Amino acid sequence: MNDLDSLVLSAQDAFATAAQAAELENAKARFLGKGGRVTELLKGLAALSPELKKQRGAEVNQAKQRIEAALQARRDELAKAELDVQLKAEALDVTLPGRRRGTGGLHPVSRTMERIEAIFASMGFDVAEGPEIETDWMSFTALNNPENHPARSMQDTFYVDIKDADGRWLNLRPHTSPMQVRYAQAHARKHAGRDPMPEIRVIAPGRTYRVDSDATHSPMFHQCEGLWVGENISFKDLKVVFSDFLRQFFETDQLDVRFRPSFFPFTEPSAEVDIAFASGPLKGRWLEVAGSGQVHPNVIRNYGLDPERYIGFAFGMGPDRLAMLRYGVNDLRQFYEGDLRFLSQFK
Ligand code: 2NL
Repeated sequence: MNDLDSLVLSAQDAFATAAQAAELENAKARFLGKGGRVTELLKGLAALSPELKKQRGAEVNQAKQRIEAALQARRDELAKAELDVQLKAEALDVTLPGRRRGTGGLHPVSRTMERIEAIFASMGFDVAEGPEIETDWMSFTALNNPENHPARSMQDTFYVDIKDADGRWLNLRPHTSPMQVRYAQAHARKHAGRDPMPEIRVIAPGRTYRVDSDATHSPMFHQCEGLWVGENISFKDLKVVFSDFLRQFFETDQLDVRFRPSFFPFTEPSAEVDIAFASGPLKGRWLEVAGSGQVHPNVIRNYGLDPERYIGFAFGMGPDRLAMLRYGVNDLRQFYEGDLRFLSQFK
C-alpha cells in the first residue's frame, strides 16, 4: 500500500468515526483544510521536476477526489440519521382518539326564560324584546308612577349620564314594563283603523337593573312581564292564564295558587301571586312568585287607547327566582359568578 492509499484509508476511517456533523467538519479540515494533509502534499509538488510533478500531481488529485467522495458519503449518512431521529421524535400516532371540544349548554336562567316564552307562546302570546336604556317617561311616567315615587330614586334605579328629550336622565330599565308600553303603543297605532282593535297579548322578557345586591338580589336580574288587553279581559282570565302557566312551568297539577291583594302603581286592583307545592322539600310553604293586576286606566291611556273601552291584566315575574325554585338553588349570585362547576350541572 502506497502513502496515498493509506492517507485515503485514514481519512475514510476518521470520517466514519465522526458521529456528528461538527466532528466530521473537523476531520475534513485535517485532510482538506488549509494546513490539511492533502493540501500539504499539493504544496510539496512544487519542488518536483516537471515529469514527476505531472505523475505525482495526478495521483494526489485522485486521492483527494476519493477523500472528498468519502466526506460527501459520510455527510449524507449523518444527515439521513439526523432526519430519522427527527421523524421518530415527531411521529404522530394517528390511532389516538381526537381531542373533544366540550359541548356547551344554555345558562340555567336562559333555559328558564326559554321555558317561560314557550309556554306563553303556546297560549298565543307574542314575545317582545327592546332597549335596556330607557327614558324617564317609559320607565316611570307611562306606568303611573308618581313624580316622587321611591322607585325613581338613585337608591333604586341606575341612571345614565345622558338626558332624554324631556331633559331627564336616561335610566337602566328597572322592569321590562317599558317594552310592553312600546309594544302596546305600536299595536294601537298599527290597528288604529280597526274596530275593535285586535287584542294585545304579549310577554316582555329580558334584563333589568336595580341598585340592590345580596343573596337574593343582583344589580342585574331578569324579568318577564305579560300583558293581555282587549274589550273584555278580566281578572278571571288572569287567574286562569297565570295558574295554568305555573302548573306547566313546574310540571305539576299538585300546586296551590293564591292571589293575595297588594299594590302596584300600574295596576288596580293588584295582587301578589303565591304558590305552594303539595310535595317536595318546599311542601306547604307559600312562596311569592309574581305580581299582577288589572292594568290601571292611566296606563291604558298611555298606550294610546281609550280606558273606557279597553281593559286587561298584566303580571311580572322574576325568572331568576323561578330558576332557583325549579333547580333548588339557594344563592342567586351563583347564577352570575360564571363558575363552570356550578353552571355545567344544568346542561
Ligand atoms: C312584581 C310586580 C308587576 C306589572 C308588573 C305591568 C306592566 C304594564 C302595565 C301594568 Cl305595561 N302592569 N306590569 C303589573 C303588576 C305587577 O310586577 O313584583 N314583579 C316581580
